Amino acid sequence: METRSDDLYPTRLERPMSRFERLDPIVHSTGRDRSDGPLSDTDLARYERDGFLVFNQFLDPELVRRFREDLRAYENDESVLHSEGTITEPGKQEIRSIFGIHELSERFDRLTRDPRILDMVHQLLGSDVYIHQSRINYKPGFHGKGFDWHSDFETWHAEDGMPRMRSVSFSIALTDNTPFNGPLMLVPGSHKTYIPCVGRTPEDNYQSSLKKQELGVPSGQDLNREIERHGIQAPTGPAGSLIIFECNTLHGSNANMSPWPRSNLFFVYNSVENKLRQPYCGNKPRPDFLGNRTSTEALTPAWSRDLHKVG
Ligand code: 6CS
Ligand code: FE
Repeated sequence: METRSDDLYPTRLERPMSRFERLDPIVHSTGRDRSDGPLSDTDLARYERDGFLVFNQFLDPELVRRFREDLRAYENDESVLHSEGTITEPGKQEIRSIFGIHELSERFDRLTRDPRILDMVHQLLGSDVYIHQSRINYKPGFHGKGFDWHSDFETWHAEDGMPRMRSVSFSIALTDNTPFNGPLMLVPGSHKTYIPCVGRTPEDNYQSSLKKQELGVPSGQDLNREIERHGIQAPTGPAGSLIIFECNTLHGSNANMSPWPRSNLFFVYNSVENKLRQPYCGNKPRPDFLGNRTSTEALTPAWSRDLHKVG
């Protein structure tokens, strides 16, 4: 399959192609825009070096408790359980992920527009932003399966048509993330290298990839090289902790072998200058709850009084 002229990050190829250095900045803002926000110069330098940042105790415990109540309600809500955006664990009934959570819940929607979060996102992406994707990964005790090593950008480029690396994920722990319940693992520094993957993408790939990702998983040789060079970090922390990770940072997680759930909330912000085009893998676009194409106007901050409104 010929790659398109606007495809700077070819992947899902018939034959292996060597990795190469990313073509995009890591922090997109410059000058005053770069320093004018909650992230300090040290934070920004660490994000450029590692491809992620960790802030323990970011969210107010009372707000996290309310989010957890929402989660429990969803587990018993038939309309949520049978929605297309709800993914169960392979071969089981337990919820693995709920996508489009910011459209399901006013409280989650307000959090995507928390002024502190939006100010950080503007520093990192250097423009107005919108939500590309939101989800909750439940990872229930004993049954929560893992996620293979991958770069989100590789999938979003191939299957959603995201042109450039100008997107960032905010992951908020809704339960304690411990060494035992399958915390997010990241390869610091891996965001600087783009790893093309082999394998043609079947139509509707997401119907299996969200349960177990087979495509867009880097080769053992490429993974080995990145991990030998940079190691692995598995940030743990109490419910309410925040991990910000760049769209091309290699990450994954183990299965949850503990009795305690590891439920994380993910918001993915994309620059309004980086809106989705036709998927580069050549397939039809994925549903909006995976790659948002319809609500892409710039997000405006929700004022703090809204954030704690019961609702
Ligand atoms: O396909 C996707 O968009 C999803 N897959 C993974 C493994 N991470 C990003 C995203 O949730
Ligand atoms: Fe991912």
